[in-house]
Amino acid sequence: MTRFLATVAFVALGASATATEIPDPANSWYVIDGAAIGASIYVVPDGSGRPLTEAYAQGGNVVDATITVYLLDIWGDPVPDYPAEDIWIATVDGGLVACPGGATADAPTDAFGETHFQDPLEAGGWSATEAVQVFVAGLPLVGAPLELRLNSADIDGDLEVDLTDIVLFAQTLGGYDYAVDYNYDGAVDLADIVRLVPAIGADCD
Ligand SMILES: [Ca+2]
Ligand SMILES: [Ca+2]
Repeated sequence: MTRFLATVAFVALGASATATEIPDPANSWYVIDGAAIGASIYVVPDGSGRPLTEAYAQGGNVVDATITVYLLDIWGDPVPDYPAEDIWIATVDGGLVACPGGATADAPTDAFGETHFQDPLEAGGWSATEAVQVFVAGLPLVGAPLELRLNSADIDGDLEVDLTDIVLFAQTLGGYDYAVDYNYDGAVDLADIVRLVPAIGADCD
């Protein structure tokens, strides 16, 4: 009888654990392609910035900075169908400022617990610390932050591209500031102005 009860308890525990499918931040992880290490992503609050698939490597070449995320539970099994809105990225220095839901994964996790960040972020601000982390339900996943940097037409990160940002941009002309080197070619010039101008007036949709 005792052995029977123990067996029932074990089966019940296994069943409930499988059904919950809660990702474990210590087992879940994320990665970018090696070619994208150190790349820069241009973002705009209305989502009219660059997709992560078209980030800029230092020097200005286009590189695929897709972030791939794998959610695993405490047993190391994939967590499928985990909602995209509970998977988001943030910078360690807080320089990236996202609209509500503007820095979340593109889709729920698939059968392998996998999802991606490829769509343009809806965000402003900038971060040159090359430290982007993936969070699930508020907890950072295991692993070092990604070496990615971000900048935006919304330079001051108030989620509106307006006169204040234009003034900040103008102050960098004749010098150099990563915050406004939108194509990451090492110069602040016309190529960056043509990215700023169409973003004027943008805010969170
Ligand atoms: Ca602004
Ligand atoms: Ca530039």
